[in-house]
Amino acid sequence: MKFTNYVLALIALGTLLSCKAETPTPKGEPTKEKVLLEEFKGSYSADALESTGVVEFEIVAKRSTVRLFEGREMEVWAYNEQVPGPVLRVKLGETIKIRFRNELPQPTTIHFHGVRVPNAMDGVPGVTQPPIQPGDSFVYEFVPKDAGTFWFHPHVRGSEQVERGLFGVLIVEDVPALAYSQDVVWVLDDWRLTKDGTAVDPRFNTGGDLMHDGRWGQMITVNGKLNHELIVKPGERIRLRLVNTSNARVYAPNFDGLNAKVIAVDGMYAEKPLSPAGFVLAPGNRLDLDIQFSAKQEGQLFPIFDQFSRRRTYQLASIRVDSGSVETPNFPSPAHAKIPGWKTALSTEVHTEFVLNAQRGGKLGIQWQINGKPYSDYKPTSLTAGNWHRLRFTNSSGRLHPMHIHGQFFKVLSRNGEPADEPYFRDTVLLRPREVVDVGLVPLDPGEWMMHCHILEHAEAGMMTVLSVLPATNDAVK
Ligand SMILES: [Cu+2]
Repeated sequence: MKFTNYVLALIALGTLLSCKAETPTPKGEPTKEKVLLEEFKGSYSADALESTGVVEFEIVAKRSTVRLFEGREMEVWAYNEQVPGPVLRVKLGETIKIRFRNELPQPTTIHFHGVRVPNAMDGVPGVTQPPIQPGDSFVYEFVPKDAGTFWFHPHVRGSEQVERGLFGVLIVEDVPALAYSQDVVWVLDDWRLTKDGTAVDPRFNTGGDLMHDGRWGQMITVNGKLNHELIVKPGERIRLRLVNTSNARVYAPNFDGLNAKVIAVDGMYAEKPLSPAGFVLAPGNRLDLDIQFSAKQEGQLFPIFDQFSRRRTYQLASIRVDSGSVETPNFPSPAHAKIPGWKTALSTEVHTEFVLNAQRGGKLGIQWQINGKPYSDYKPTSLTAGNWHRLRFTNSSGRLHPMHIHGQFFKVLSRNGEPADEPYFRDTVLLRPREVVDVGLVPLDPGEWMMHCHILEHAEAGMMTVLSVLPATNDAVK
């Protein structure tokens, strides 16, 4: 190598290394990252409240026969012989204790999606715990730090175990409770069945699913039913919690004609009530809506359509406004969270870029990779608890990738370089084909946290890595 090239190479290396450092500022002024960190303070606390009591649950995972769709008997794998699994409710500040027993023919774990748990309770085999073998038990115990809508599912062979029916909802209720007339959960899922329609098609991780956007089923259910109907009365003000537990399907539910506002995204309250128009639910995402019904709507039926696919519109469920009226609960919207504006965030350096792409190879024939590495070959990315980080997802593929980070929330800063207007945090963000999404993240809990595509076939084919969150330094937020 010529001397000049050598110097250039050194400079290039220096630039690469300095990307990890904070943006320099004139002497005495705080760095841009410190300013952003100041804005973050007070968004949500690093610690859980002191426990006010323990709520215990027992969950058994096993092969079961349940009634689904229009009442048809189906062979599934289920938590407590229910699909969807149980809705666990605790109040903010309570300890949740789950005695779990695995009666499946495979090892499994439970991961609590979106919940800021202690790392050892995160349910990731080989990272936070050994897989729970058939016949074995494990106790999950933690105090949730946030009130909101969360869900849980296996993190072992997810593309098979979740598809077979293993998922449930965890609701952390506000204290004091909000005065909604109904608090309703809609679990959105889709199913690919055997020809006779009595079982889940056991051909998992097919080449087509892996190469495209994962496994999209032909039957769409809300709470396990086709054409699910919610009945309300004029004057009601309900909270509707939507959870997408599908392996791969993305939904764009249409609430036109209803007085509906999004109040929370991925479990966390937004800065203000938002119009539901334009929101999508990728696998893993949740949306909480505040819907009011007026006397004028008495007797009306509101079908809720999914309009994500341009090729076909599906009816997800419907809301029927019955007769007889009730008094409308009057209380301020809970959507008034402190969300950092982070308007200057796009002038900081990118801490780490994650390039998403696929390659032939691996045990399934196709490998989905993050920065050229499948999960079997991952190198953890180090972040520091309490510090501000700008991360970039670059989708170099033509497929969808809902990227999920365990144990933390982040805020979308930009899409394809354009500043994004998202006054809320997320734990999962959908990347469209060739899209580049930048997010701001202040991790608060040290540990080994998974980051992966929530299209479970992509994750199974390698699209997972680990964010290694190191303990806070002196000047970090607490
Ligand atoms: Cu993906």
